Amino acid sequence: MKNLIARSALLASAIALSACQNMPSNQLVNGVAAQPVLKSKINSVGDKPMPMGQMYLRPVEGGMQVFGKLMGLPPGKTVAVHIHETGSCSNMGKAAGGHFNPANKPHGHPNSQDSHAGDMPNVTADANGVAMLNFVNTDITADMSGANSVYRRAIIVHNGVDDYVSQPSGNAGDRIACGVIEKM
Ligand SMILES: [Cu+2]
Repeated sequence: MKNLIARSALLASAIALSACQNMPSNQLVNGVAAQPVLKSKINSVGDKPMPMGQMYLRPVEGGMQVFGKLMGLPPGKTVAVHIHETGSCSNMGKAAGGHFNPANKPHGHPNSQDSHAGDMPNVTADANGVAMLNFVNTDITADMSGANSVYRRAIIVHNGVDDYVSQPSGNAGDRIACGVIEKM
């Protein structure tokens, strides 16, 4: 009986996971598939925000997996995606402030030691203007507070490519879309 309950719990979590759009393949944390704990609805910036996708964050081995889909991008275009420090998308996304950078490091490639916690890889849109992000960020948490928590911060999509070199933000251009990171 115990076994059956455990199995139904697993099944329920599998169903919940599969219901989640574009969920990457399961990754187990302590033997359990972790659910996303935070999400961000991405909208275009400006007076008439239009939906441009969703991002999810879930705990995985060694960090937080940030994953999801962006839509409505120019086909074939490569754009920068970062976590910015302030959870506001007003003023064309400028209210989100600079990159989330609790360790006060230089901007850089997200896999390098010298990078902001909010640095993430560029994404490239397909012929339909759809781009996927799937990145394990080792420098952030999904806690409700704490120095590395990204709760109530913002995901920003830029108009250009992050060169991972220029300071302080990779010369990624204007902000075209934004979403505040909220609880699931
Ligand atoms: Cu940015």
